[in-house]
Amino acid sequence: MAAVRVMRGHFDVERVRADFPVLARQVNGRPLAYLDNAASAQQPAAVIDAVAGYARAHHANVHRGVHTLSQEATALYEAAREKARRFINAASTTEIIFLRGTTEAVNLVAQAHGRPRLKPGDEILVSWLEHHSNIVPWQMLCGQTGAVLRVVPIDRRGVVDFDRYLAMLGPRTRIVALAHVSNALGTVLPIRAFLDAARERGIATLVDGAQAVPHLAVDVQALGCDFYAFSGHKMYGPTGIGVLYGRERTLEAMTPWQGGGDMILSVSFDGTTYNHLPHRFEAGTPNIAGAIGLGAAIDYLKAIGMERIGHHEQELLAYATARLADIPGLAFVGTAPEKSSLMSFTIEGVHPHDLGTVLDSEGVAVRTGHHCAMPVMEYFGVPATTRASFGLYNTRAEIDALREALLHAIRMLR
Ligand code: 7TS
Repeated sequence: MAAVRVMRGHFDVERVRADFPVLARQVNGRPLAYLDNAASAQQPAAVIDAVAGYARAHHANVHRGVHTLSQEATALYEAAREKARRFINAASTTEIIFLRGTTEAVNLVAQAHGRPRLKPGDEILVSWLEHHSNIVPWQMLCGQTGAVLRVVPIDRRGVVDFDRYLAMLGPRTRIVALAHVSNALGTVLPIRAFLDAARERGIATLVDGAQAVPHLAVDVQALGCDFYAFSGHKMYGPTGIGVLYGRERTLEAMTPWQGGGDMILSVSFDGTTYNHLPHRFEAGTPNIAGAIGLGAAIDYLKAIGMERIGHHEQELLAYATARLADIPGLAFVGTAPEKSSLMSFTIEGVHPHDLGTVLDSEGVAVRTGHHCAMPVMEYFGVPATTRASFGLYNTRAEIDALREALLHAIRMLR
């Protein structure tokens, strides 16, 4: 499988770009400017090769066979778990559960942790800027248990109100579930402070890290959360794979969510003994290739270094903010002082969907819509925004292309 070269010295974006085959292609006769990384990021050759290399030479089911291929597949799968553990500095691989992604992780916590524990009138706290996948599973849980979902407000910048949060933490609060970084606004929450306040009160905490892990170094032990969830495809890995970190003592106290193969030690019609962590929460044949691809993505990110990546992206954000600020009628949605490298905006007199279509004709890929964060759109009184989100391979030239395409679209659509 492809070796990853460690990057030394300054961040060389052209060298990074050469690692991503898709970036060489044209879209509608223009060089692709891929600015939809918050929805899903592209994969470097090291990830593509790891997945293909596994299929070519090692594929078999894991944790089952004594034959060579099964043992190799198991070793590769478990090595990926160790990479994920180190990536977020979990204490043990027993705390790393592979599943489909952030969405499945939140649902698992709601059903396996929340459902047996919550009583009518208990409270779950989320913020106003959450992605639907950190809202709807809790609403479903409320429907099942009689618990109540409470929402911490944001302000016009898109900052979650910390004082209101403190005031809302009450004797009935059982779970706090917050995004580390907002996908619709880019807000980076001072998550440690939010978590500290919950932990002091004995409240279970979940962090939706889907938009954080591609951009900043995460240390779950330093954060002190019970759960931390993220998706492979937003961090240059494959789709259909993600991680739920769960603190061991919290996971130990939970019964499985789904039953099936691999999550048991023994089964008879008199009863079943569940497997040890983390396998207890991985019923059925897992996404082995996806986990291996995610491991390769982690190797890739580490070889460049999260600090370097964050620095490059913050520089792009500052450049883009300045370049777009004087576009007539453009208004940024989400202006928090701490932001990740994305910008949501509206343009007066132009519908985002029309805008997205014209930008695509210019080779510029952005997302338009509600970004699966409809409460955010409701708060700002807009049906949709246009969102450009930057990753480690984006360049100033692509931001210039975005600006030109926006000016072109405005001339066409207004
Ligand atoms: N949480 C956040 C903060 C997200 O941004 C997303 C996906 C999810 C959870 C769900 O992740 P999944 O991998 O389980 O689907 N966000 C987006 C987005 O912003 N545009 O498309 C998907």
